[in-house]
Amino acid sequence: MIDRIVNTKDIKKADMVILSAPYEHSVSFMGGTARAPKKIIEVLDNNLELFDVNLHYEPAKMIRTAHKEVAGIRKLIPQKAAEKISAEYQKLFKDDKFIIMLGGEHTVSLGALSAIAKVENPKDITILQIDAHQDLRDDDSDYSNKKEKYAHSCAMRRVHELGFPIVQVGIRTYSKYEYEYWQKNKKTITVFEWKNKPISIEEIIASIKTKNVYITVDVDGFDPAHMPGTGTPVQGGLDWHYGLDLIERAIDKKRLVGADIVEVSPQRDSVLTEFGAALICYRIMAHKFRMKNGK
Ligand SMILES: [Mn+2]
Repeated sequence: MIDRIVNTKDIKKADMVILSAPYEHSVSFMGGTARAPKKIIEVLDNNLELFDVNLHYEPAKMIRTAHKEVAGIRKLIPQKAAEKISAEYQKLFKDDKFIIMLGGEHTVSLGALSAIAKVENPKDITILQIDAHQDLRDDDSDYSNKKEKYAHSCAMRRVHELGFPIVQVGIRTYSKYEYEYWQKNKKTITVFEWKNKPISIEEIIASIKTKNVYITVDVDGFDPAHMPGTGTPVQGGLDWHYGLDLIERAIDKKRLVGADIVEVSPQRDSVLTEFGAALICYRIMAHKFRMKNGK
């Protein structure tokens, strides 16, 4: 029998659910993120080595993993798409499933986090956001003719308004308005700007003041050499090993409530980004469920 990471169709019996949210509407430059979840699932299904080289076990054999897609969101306006994702997410979350969501554009994270905010106190869950951008705009009117408060560039602003503290890592570009909002909210928004100086993982983890953490990985937070397929790339992001190490150590140290991987935009001539996203997904699973294997 072929061993697979997505190994059950029975969501009720699953330990975790990979939730596809193929939504793109407000991406500002290159499109394609709606095609990402399918590509990432293909890699998870057929192309990843199941043995975790750091933890020395095969998570796929320990974790019952199901897959579900949030259907019917492609044509919705961002607010409606986020609401629909939120409704699906809430059902699974209340049913005690651990969920890794695959986007789609960053707007989908708002769907997940607004569902979590209905079940748990957002003040007790820090968002660890790996991203080149803050996504803290109040609306997208500085670059779009249609003024939209639910664009991907506003996703973390809406999430912060729900009450979640945020730790941002990899940030290397922001607007005046985002800067001002961050400065006004320094108690609940911690920013690790990616410039020409090293930042220790310990320092980042120490800045997470809550026991609970939710990880949102916008793949453009990584250096584009490792994750080239994304809509709005910015040079000089997180090194591959550093980023994985940060994610893994955050999960080992905290209680991971949920995670998402967003803004993958599959390229015609390279599969590197889908492979990277799939590996991040699998490493999250490996660390989340390591206790199950006594590791
Ligand atoms: Mn981004």
